[in-house]
Parts: sequence; C-alpha cells; structure tokens
Amino acid sequence: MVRRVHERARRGATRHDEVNGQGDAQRILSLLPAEPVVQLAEGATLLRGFAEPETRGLMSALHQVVATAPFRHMVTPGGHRMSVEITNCGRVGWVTDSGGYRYDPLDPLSGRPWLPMPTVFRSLAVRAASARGFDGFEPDACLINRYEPGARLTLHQDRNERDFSQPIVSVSLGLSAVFLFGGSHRNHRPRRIRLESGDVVVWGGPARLAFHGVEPLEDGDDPLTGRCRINLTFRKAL
Ligand code: MD3
Ligand code: FE
Repeated sequence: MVRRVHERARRGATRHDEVNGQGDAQRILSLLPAEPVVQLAEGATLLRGFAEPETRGLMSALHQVVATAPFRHMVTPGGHRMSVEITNCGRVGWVTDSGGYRYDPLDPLSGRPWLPMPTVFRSLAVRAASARGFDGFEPDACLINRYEPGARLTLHQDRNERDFSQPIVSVSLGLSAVFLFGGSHRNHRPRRIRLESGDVVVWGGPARLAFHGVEPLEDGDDPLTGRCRINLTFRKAL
C-alpha cells in the first residue's frame, strides 16, 4: 500500500496535462497522491487503479481472445482505415466496414462467433459498474482497442447500443494516453484527462452520449504491454 501511494505520488508529479493552465498551487497539489475516485462529469467517474490488482490476469485472458480473433485495422463507412486496431469478445462484437457500424455475433475475419467474455473481464466490469450505482449491468460486448504509437481516436459518440441508460465501462492497460472528454456537441472544447494502466472509467447518465476521443499515443515501453496501449470497453449492446 505504501509503495502504491508513492507510485501514485511520483506519477502525479508528472500528470500535467490533466489540469489546463496549471498554477503553482496545482503544481504543489499534484505532488500529493492522486485521488482514486474522480468525478469527471455527471454520470462519469474515473476509478484510478481499480483494475491494477488484475492487470496480469486481464492480459492473459486477452491473449486467449486474440489467439482466436486477432487485432485488425477496420475501415469506417467513410472509407478511412482506423489507426487503432480492434477485436472483440462476448455475444456480439462492434465492427465497421463500408456498409456501416454494427454489433455482429460473428467475427467478419473468420465468420465464426466471438469468444465468450472471459470471467475475469466480466467480473471486473460488473464490479466497477456496481460501485457507481449501476447494479445489474450485464455486458454482452467487449470491444478491445489496441493503440500503437501515433494511433488515435477522433471525437465521436457511442450510439450503436440499444439502451443508452446502460453505462459503458472502460479499462486502460499499458501505455498511458490522453483521453478527450467533450460535451454534447462536437465543437465543445474537450477536457484532457490522462488515463493510466489499471484505470477504470464508468460512463453513464448524461455522460453516456458525450463526445470523446483519444490523442495520438506517445511512444514508450510498458512492462505489461510493451509499446502499446490496450483499452477494453464493456457494453450492453443488445
Ligand atoms: C464516454 N474508446 O471504444 S474509452 C471506444 O480509450 C472508445 O479506447 C476510447 O471511445 C479508448 O468507443 C475511450 C472511454 C469511453 C468509452 C465509451 C464512452 C468513454 C466514453 C461512451 C460515452 C462517453
Ligand atoms: Fe467511444
């Protein structure tokens, strides 16, 4: 525990992007251990380090998923190749091609069903949702994003799910990234929030339809993932 607090304090000292226009007081405050529960907006909460005890278990389950359904670049309906590589597990998986975005029970690469959601995935997502008041969250899709240096996600909304009263739970693993959290309009200037390995965010309520994205990943070498960032998003799609 003591070690973790020091770890956080050390990282906190370099977490500059989080505060826009940081003054002396902020700089001193950021030397203190970062608050583990951060409300980002109504319905959106960052649980810093919530998944940290389980990151190794999550990675070994991920390797099994990827052995059957490898990461791949997909093409947007507008014809752009996504810089982020994706795969899925669960009853359905999010896919995009020239025909549009959808949740599909079959992996288009193999024509076979996605692997069931590993228990270690599901259990973490359900616990995080429940910790923020979303009891009975039953994710049926887990979209897995892989960012190499330079990969990014432009501002978008997640609207392919049927029930927006259900939250989305996201888990960050490996290299950190600057997450962009906008408002209800694409042109609202987004807040920049650094997401680190083991961080979990629960997005529900009014935040569920907020515009969001990820800045181009900076290069680095992470002990868990190497030169990449992995993001798991748990959804109730159907
Ligand atoms: C806020 N992924 O897969 S996770 C996505 O880091 C996606 O890979 C990003 O946006 C990533 O669609 C961000 C955080 C996240 C996920 C879904 C949200 C934030 C959200 C839905 C509504 C509002
Ligand atoms: Fe999204």
